[in-house]
Amino acid sequence: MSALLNCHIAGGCRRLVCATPQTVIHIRSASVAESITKSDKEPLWETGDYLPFSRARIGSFFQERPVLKNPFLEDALLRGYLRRHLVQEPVLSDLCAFGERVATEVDGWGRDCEVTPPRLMQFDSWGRRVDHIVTSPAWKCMKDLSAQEGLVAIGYERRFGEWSRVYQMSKLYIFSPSSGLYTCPLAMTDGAAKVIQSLGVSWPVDDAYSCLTTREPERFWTSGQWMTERQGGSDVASGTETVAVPQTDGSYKLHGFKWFTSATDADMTLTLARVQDEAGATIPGSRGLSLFYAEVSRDEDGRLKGIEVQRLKDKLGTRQMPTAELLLDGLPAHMLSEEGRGVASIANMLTITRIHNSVSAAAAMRRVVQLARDYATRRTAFGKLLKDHPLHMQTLARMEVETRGAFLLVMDVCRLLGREETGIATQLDTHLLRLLTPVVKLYTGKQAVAVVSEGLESFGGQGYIEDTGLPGLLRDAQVLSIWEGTTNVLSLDVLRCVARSSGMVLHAYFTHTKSLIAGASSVSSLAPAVRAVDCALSELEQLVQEAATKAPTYLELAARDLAYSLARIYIGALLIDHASWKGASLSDTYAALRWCEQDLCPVATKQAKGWYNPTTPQLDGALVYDQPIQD
Ligand code: UCC
Repeated sequence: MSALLNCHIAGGCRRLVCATPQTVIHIRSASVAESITKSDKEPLWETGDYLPFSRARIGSFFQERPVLKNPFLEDALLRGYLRRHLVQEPVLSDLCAFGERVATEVDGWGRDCEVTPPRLMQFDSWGRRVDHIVTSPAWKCMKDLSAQEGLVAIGYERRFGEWSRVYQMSKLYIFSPSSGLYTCPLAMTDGAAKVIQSLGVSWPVDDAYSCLTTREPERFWTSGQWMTERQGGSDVASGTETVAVPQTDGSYKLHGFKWFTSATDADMTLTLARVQDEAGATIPGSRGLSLFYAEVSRDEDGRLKGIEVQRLKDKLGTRQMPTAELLLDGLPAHMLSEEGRGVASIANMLTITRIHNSVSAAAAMRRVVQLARDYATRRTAFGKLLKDHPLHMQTLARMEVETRGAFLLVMDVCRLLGREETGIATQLDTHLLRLLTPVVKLYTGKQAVAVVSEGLESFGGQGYIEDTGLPGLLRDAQVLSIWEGTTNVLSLDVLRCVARSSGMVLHAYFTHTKSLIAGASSVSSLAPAVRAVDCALSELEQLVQEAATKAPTYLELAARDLAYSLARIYIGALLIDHASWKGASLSDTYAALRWCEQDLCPVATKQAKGWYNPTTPQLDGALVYDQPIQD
């Protein structure tokens, strides 16, 4: 019989005690304390000793969290790559110490940045317009840390010659997933320093350059890159409405509306505008755009000079970082480029920010793999640890291969950048850098979303829980394929640089990729991979020759698959090259083989299937706008 015998309230706990002890039901009030003491008078079943889910007890099992260990020490490929190319004790010990700091200190700040997002205080308590972007203490710590650790400076000090960029980017790679997105202002800061350096470090930007590249936290500046206006972020040439009004002293005042300005708490910015003539007319299109330098400063009343912050953006991710809409209303500025050479001049900044973007993408992949493999040693399901489930390991291994490919491509582009900046780049290096910059950005940006998403799944439901910090990785990865040129815009940039170089960038690509695999031709374990890359290269070469005779629509339709093919083949060659090095591991070989088993030249595969035929756009359009058949 299970009749209700007793119903009373005791110690804040309302108990419904039923006749059968095993069926005792405890309904807890919210105020129940954990510490219910055992009483000799109470029967065992009342003490809850064999009822693990009673009286505020929630059972004895708690899943161990994944532990972030030193990301430098944990990364076999990064260490192998540096052992091969940059065996410098100061670099290795700096990266090791920084990795420790990231794991034990900085990662917590990154989390603080996420949970304390910036806010805009437009007015003070007495109604004055102040436009203060209030950021978290952790965000400010990131700024000081960035200066102290030389996260921009290393690239300009060049203490390690052509490898200085590899060193700098290795450090950013370790930092990025823990940085609370501080890598974004650093990318733009680096890009601004690069633009200034390429145009000449002289007045009015000499002080700015020194502040962007210093290691002294109290002098360190970050820069913005205000390119995006309301008419769109991709078509900068026709979308830019901001005008520059000449002043009698040779400076300008800018008037316009910048729709998406990242890390808006910057100290200065580079931006585009059209110079107005005396009649107020401007030149439309790309030829009318010039590059301007402006400092973000306040007048004696505390108001921003020539800027109103309209609002902060409500974004899917990158919430740690202030992104704002700005009204430029007479912002004092100086022209940096020749008049009408704005896009070409800011292209140096785009190169740098696109490389930073790629570093962040590879780093996001690496971080999720690092956490997932740690978790797999702690989490038991179906009677064994996740690491002992072959299917789980296969999934992580696939993520690892993607991550390795991304890493090697990113580092190779950094290597080329370093060579260019130290004046030792050959023409082949310069062509390769131009071609591979959009390729690395578009490929790694997309792959980061896929790998991080897969990574979240490897934590089961916990990967979807906010306060694990894992969902933020996915949110922040999603932007990587959008800003600094979407996948399609960058695919078209690949075509642009092929056309502007009369095909020389492709010539450099084929020459260098062949030389990479030639070095491994005697390594028998890599033979299937070498054959696959060789074959894909031939397919690609043939396709490129044929494409030269086709209509522009053909090339446009093939652009994305072409960019993917360039990435996959080149990565295959890099993995092979790395695996054929004398210090390489068996895993390096395995990764190269696995990578090269995929379709390395999707543009040839799709071309054979008629994807770029003249009828395709019409069919694509009809499919996209397919209408229900009327009954
Ligand atoms: O601001 C943004 C967010 C900031 C956050 C930064 C975070 C970074 C990563 C953080 C990591 C965590 S997002 C906004 C970014 N906006 C873009 O990326 C713009 C995307 N659109 C394009 O890239 C377009 O292709 C445009 C704007 C470049 C197209 O402009 P035009 O004027 O139509 O292009 P043209 O006429 O083809 O090129 C004009 C000149 C040419 O030089 P000349 O005249 O000497 O032949 C081109 O060769 O610019 C040159 N040029 C380039 N040079 C164009 N693109 C490039 C390039 N990529 N590299 C070198």
